[in-house]
Amino acid sequence: MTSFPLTFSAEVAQARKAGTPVVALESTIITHGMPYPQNLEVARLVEADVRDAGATPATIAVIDGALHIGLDPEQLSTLAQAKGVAKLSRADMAVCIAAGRTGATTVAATMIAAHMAGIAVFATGGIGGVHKGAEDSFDISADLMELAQTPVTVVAAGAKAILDVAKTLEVLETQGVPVIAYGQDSFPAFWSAASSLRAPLRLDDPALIARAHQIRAEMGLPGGQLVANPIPTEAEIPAEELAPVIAKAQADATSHGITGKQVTPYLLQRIFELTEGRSLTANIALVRNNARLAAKIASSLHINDA
Ligand code: PSU
Ligand code: MN
Repeated sequence: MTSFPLTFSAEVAQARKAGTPVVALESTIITHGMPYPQNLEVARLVEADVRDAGATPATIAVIDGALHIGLDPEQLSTLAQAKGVAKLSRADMAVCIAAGRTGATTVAATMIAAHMAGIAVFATGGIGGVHKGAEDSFDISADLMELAQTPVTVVAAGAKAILDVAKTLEVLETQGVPVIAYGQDSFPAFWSAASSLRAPLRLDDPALIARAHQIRAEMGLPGGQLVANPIPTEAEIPAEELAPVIAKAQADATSHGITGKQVTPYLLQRIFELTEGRSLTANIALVRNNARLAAKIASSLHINDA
């Protein structure tokens, strides 16, 4: 029991009662990561992918001061069109709930809420990481520290080239976060399946990813796992094609004085504009792919638990 409103959607409540697998989904990708109406279409498709793979989707958000674990279709549609929604990370969630406001959860905040609700697996597109120029800006996403302390397995398509991917991997290593590439040696680069960086770990079987999650819990290790799932190759965009677009988006962010929480949403929006939506098509394919893998991991975990 909590002193604040904690609301489960009907299907999530049902899954909890029946003890069937649930996959958490974040909402910042909806409110700050993609434009309307594509954001709503994607949110619906991703939920359907989780269901088709035999698990229940739980999209997480704070609405009018209530923490929602799973949104009904109407809430999802309202959130996708809402203006001025807060972007919530670890630091912001309690204030948003206390003040009765509405906010979308980032990877960090979604992990916290999922763990509270007993959900072990979470699918998203890309995680936050160490930004380019972090040696001056100190801009390092709270997502990385969350992975080090909250026991949720997060499935993402690696890290976007808007980040310094090598530094992101270094911080994850320092923080003791297992970074597991799925089915390949290379660390995936979001829009491209492969990068020049090797992933620290590799597993090819969702059941083993679930097993490792369970073993960490038995060992009393805090923190989760990052599963880096490559984009399906037919949906890839070559890195050479995106490099100048990312550089332009970054230059625009600097010249407009964008800092703090605004950096990631600004870059995502600029890249969408500069690629005339092409970045979004790839983004959709990879999020859906992650949702399917997360559902398999959640289902295996469930079998291991039983
Ligand atoms: N990266 C993406 N798409 C996203 C995000 C990151 O490719 O939508 C969102 C996620 O919600 C992530 C957040 O948790 O941005 C990270 O923001 P920041 O860099 O401010 O920590
Ligand atoms: Mn940041």
